[in-house]
Amino acid sequence: MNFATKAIHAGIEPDPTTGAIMTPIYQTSTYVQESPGKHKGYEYARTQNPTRTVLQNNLAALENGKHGICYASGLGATDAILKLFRPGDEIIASNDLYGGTYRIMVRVYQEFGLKFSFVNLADPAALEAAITPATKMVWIETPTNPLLRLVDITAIAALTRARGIRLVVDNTFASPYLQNPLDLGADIVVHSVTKYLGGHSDTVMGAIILNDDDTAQQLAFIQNACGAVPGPQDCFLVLRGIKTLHVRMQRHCENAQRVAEYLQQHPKVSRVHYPGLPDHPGHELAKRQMRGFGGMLSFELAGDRMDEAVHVMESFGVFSLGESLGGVESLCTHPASMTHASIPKEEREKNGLKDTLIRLSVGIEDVDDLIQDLAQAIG
Ligand code: P1T
Repeated sequence: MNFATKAIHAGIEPDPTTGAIMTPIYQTSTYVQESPGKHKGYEYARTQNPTRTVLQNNLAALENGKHGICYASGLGATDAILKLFRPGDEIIASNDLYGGTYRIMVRVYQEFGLKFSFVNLADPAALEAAITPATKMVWIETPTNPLLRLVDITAIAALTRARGIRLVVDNTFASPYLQNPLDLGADIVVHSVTKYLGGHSDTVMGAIILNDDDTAQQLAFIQNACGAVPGPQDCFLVLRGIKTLHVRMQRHCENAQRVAEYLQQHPKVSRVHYPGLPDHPGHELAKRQMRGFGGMLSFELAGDRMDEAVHVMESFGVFSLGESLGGVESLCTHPASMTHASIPKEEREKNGLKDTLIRLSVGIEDVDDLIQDLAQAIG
């Protein structure tokens, strides 16, 4: 089955009772049993819910994986993966990544004895140098949040596979429409489903997709034992959102390319980070690894003045200033004070994230209106 057909049909059957084409919202906390232990496969809704099962199977199909497991948020999914490790285990992560991922690693799991190092994974040689005998996992974002750097999943997978290290790819920015990390050698894919998969800025959710049966069993155990499960209404909204994922992503990509090209020629813009631009350092890799360049970009204004960056962010009419991304509506974010504020300033600046960086999640509105909005806001 090809992607668009999978998005609409994979794992989804008409309701056996009524024939309803849309998966019902099983809004229940428990299921009636005939006698103790004799039931139809469902006991308690933290453990299983039919709406959630359908979504999990659909997500697994989109990532060409065997198992899909959903959590109450993207960070809930990250939390479940980190619980696979024990004190003394070392984890290497991209030095450019979502601030909340950095925060759960450093402020929560480091306190429990896990060890983290943050490395520029755009350079596989830097990863090789950072690996020690205690390294148990490598955590990649690609493209990274918010600098849109590209990391070579195949090259990193060759290094991790040979050493028995797990490779996790946060595929939130690309979405499964543009990139399938399991096909490139990753062991685990994680998503903030909140973003492109949901697509309509109305749900917070996370998911893990993987092939390995034992790890899937451990993660499903954590899902039930720790309890960070999404509710059935949210699962329904995401199932509905996914039905148009391919169509939305095509427009996100087209619009972001036009916006990036507009910004690049703007005299007041000094730098545009978008993998679809031929001079982006990851452009060739993106062409190999992805099926499009995505809807996310970030940029810096000439002169690097904070007051000017703030003025631009305050002046938008169509773009809304807010955290998050991947919805149909265009959003603008100030990473230094919003999504990445939990990373210390020195750490941010060492990795190239300036206080003046502006991040855009380019929506699927009419692109001429978006460009006009940028023109009036930048001046
Ligand atoms: O917000 P949540 O669903 O818990 O997902 C966390 C998360 C994980 N991975 C990536 C790459 C992310 O971007 C996020 C959340 N990011 C934002 C809210 C943001 O505006 O960048």
